[in-house]
Amino acid sequence: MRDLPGASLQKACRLLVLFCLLHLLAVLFYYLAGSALGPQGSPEQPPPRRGASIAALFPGNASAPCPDPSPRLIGPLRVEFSQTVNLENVQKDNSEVRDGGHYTPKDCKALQKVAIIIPFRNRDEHLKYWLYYLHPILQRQQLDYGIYVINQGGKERRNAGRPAASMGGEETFNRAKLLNVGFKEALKDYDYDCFVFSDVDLIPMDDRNIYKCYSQPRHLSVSMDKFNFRLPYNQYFGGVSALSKEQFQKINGFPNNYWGWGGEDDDIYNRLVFKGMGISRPDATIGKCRMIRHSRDHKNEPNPQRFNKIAHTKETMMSDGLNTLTYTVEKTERFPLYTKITVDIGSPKS
Ligand SMILES: [Mn+2]
Repeated sequence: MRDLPGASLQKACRLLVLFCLLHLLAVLFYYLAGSALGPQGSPEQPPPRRGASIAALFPGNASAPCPDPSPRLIGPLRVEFSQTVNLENVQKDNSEVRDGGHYTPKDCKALQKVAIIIPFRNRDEHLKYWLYYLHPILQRQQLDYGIYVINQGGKERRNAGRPAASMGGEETFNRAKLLNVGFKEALKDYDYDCFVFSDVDLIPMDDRNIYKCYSQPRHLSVSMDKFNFRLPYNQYFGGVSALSKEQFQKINGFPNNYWGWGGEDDDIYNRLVFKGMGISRPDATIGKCRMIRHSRDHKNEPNPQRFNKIAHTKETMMSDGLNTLTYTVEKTERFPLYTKITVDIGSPKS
């Protein structure tokens, strides 16, 4: 019986140890469960909003360069033009685009500041599709970009007596001169280092076709549906192209005197070659794009002088271009998704 009290003390000690272990386990359990469910469980501390910027939480991040390539790219895209586009919906879907069509990535520093220049006249339906498709693509490409629609205004000078309201009041279209204007006007807005020149009716079918500049001038619209997804010829530089500020200045910009359809893109190609540059291109898969079908525009007939002009680029390029560009801005409009600059670029005779 002597060891009875000892035995009962031993039993009490075992119980105490067991109790302590259970307590420890319980504390551990609630600690782990609490950390996993924590923020949602406490109503006074709502979870961070989905749109809340990481840059706001980690200020150092905004100055870190964006990864190259962007992790947000998807690849091949479906592009079609069967449904009409409502610009208000496009605006809602791209709420981070600022007035005038400017966007800057929030969480990282964009690798390039890109001005997109679109030569324009009477193509509002096409512009809607362009904005609908391109804004999401350009944001996924994490570019610091602005959209400039350069609208050819002015009046036809030769038949001044005609009523201004009629279509006949317009001057012949001049794509390359409008692009020169876009370069100059965009630089007044912001310190852009890259310029993408795009027709309003061309939509890329793969977001890996990055709308930025490379060490050589870039041709982006390399496999268009219109040409059965092939380059029409090796020297083709029309549609969508990208030149850095330095590349553009080196060739004295684009020609100002190609009035009407055709030739100006070949002149630009010649300028690049004469200045010792080569053309960079994406491969035929990434470079696929669709053109919105349309009939020939009024006052943009094929230019009969184009063949003769292309043959003389070497002699004319330094006396026709950025250094001889003259125009008058008639109106600048900052729309939610783009900046529209209406300009009088004169006429073939002036
Ligand atoms: Mn076209």
